[in-house]
Amino acid sequence: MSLLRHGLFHDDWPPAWRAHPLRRTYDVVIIGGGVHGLATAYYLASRHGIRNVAVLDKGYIGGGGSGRNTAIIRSNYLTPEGVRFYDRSLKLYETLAADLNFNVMFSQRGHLTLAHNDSSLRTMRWRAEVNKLQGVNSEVIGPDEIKKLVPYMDVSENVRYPILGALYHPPGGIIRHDAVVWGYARGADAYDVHIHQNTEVLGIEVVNGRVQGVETNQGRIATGTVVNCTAGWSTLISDMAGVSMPIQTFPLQAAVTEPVKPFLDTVVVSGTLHVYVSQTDRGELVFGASVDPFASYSMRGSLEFVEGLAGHVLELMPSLAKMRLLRQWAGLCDMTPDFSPIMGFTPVEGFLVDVGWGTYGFKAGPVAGEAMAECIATGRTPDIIAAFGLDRFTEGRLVGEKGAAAVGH
Ligand code: PYC
Repeated sequence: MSLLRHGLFHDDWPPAWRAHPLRRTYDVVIIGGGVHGLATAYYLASRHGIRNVAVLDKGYIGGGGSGRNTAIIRSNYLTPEGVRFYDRSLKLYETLAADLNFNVMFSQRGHLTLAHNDSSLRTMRWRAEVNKLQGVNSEVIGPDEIKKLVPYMDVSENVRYPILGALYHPPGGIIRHDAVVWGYARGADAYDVHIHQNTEVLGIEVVNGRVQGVETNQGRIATGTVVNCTAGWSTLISDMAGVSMPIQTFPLQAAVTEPVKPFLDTVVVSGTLHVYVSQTDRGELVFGASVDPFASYSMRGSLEFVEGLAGHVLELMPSLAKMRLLRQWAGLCDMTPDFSPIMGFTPVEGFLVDVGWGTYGFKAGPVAGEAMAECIATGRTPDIIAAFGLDRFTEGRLVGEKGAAAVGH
């Protein structure tokens, strides 16, 4: 009887995070209630004791890129700066369930990036060497080993794009992205961080080069520190503070099939075929592709995308021909000229950014939150994000990560 009551009625369960009236003053206002914003709030409160913090989201938490990505975690990047950074994130993801006491279902099932031509294979070898030098487990493997990992893959030579090899990254995998958002929200709430959903930022007050407050659709907040943790809206928010960002926004589409018996134990990416796929714990196949070819803020799926996707998937795994797609969606990707993020202080005192994530944002959430919290608490830029400052574009110190993209940009 008690089992039945608890299964059907949850009115005695405490909410995972609470709603609060908007205070007129906060020490820190974080714009964007995705993984980045919530992780920043959580680490500010838990590691640095800064608890008078508001996280604002114009919709619901995790409703942007955090809930729209394909939940892939990896650290097999191309530059030493990128590899170190994403590897710290992967390490934080490894202990996140224990740290937050919330099951985020991280499955380190391995990650394969296929090479279908000599130049891709060269880049894979380059990445493997950079990865190894940073202590990250990555190696180039041949078609026979790929076949052992993914028996359904067509590794024969009689196809349009034969598979010559792959970059194999055993610690990579997938995670439950909503759980990561909810876990950080619950963790931040436990330190009395205020999470304000349906709270849209309308303006940022800057007086004599210094942040003074934020205007929202729920009223004004006085604050000396504002952090832009948005994706899709990052240029619009930064413009409010008078800081312009070298970013263009493109939709990235994804789709999911009906569930089938588990058969795919690794994440598979093919840059040449513009597709990546993984199988969820529920058995669905989750697919993604390249960003759309035109800059846009649209989050609608297109028929063109699913047609192209189906063709490419069947080149790789012809036996999937009868599977049905259930849903498709899109998220927004803020692309920078070098495909690395823009993080840290800006010329406006008290206005910090954690933006420009392109297609890499979700996997960076924990390390971005940890680093941004340290920036705010200490007033110094941590070494791990030193390479990602806005000034690199005026000083010509780009950190080129295009070669580490899952698929073409
Ligand atoms: O970088 O692994 C990645 C990725 C997957 C989907 C979009 N980006």
